[in-house]
Amino acid sequence: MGNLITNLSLVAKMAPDDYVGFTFFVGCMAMMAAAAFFFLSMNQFDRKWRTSILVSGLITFIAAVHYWYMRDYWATNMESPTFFRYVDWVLTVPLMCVEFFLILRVAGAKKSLMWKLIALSVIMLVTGYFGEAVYRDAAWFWGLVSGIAYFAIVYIIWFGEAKKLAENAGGAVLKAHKTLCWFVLVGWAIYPLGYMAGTPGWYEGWFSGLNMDVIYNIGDAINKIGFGLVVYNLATMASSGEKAAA
Ligand SMILES: *C/C=C(C)/C=C/C=C(C)/C=C/C1=C(C)CCCC1(C)C
Repeated sequence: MGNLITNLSLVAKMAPDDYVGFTFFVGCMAMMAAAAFFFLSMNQFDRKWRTSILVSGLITFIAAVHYWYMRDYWATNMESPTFFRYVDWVLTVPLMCVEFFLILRVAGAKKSLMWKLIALSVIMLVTGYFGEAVYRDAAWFWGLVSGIAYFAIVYIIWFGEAKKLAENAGGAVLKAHKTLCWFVLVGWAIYPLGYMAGTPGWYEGWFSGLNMDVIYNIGDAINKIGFGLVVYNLATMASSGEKAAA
């Protein structure tokens, strides 16, 4: 009877040297904690910043739920939860694009900018999924299309429409925009590197065998929580500035 119950146990075993499983676990907790932090701090800000903080909370909350499943999937099957990974991204990355729009609204950003960024991010992720999970033989082609969409996003925020709006806004908004731009250029670049290191026959030795999921997990923690904290910082500075001015 004792054995039967043990065999029916719903918690998969975790090997002490399973560092991939470890990063899934810690990632899950970090996303949960970040989501609680953003949600609970929301009401301390001026009304116009609350939506931005809400979105930071949603990004980390959605990631926490996916990490819950990915952690379990990995522990049970010992393989990459590629499907859950991309469902997570296709929900959270467009929300990160919304975040750009929300902070630039003070400078008169139009919805069209938001939709452009969202569309590019969806193209980037759907084509990436094709290359990573569906048409592996054509990984170079889908990776290229995905990369072009990625560069289009980088262009718009660094040099295009979004940049001009940020300059018009100036002050704390411009500073936050610049930091988010660096996240997209450097933080997001982790993912194509992971893709290349994870595609068989490409650069598998690149990270001296470091698992692709570890790379993605570290990238997610930096990008999703870091992104949210930049917005949190902006809301804090802007809200206190407005109170001082009043
Ligand atoms: C929270 C999750 C984030 C910020 C995920 C971002 C993902 C990317 C920027 C992925 C980009 C890719 C390429 C640019 C080419 C190869 C395929 C991808 C999807 C890994």
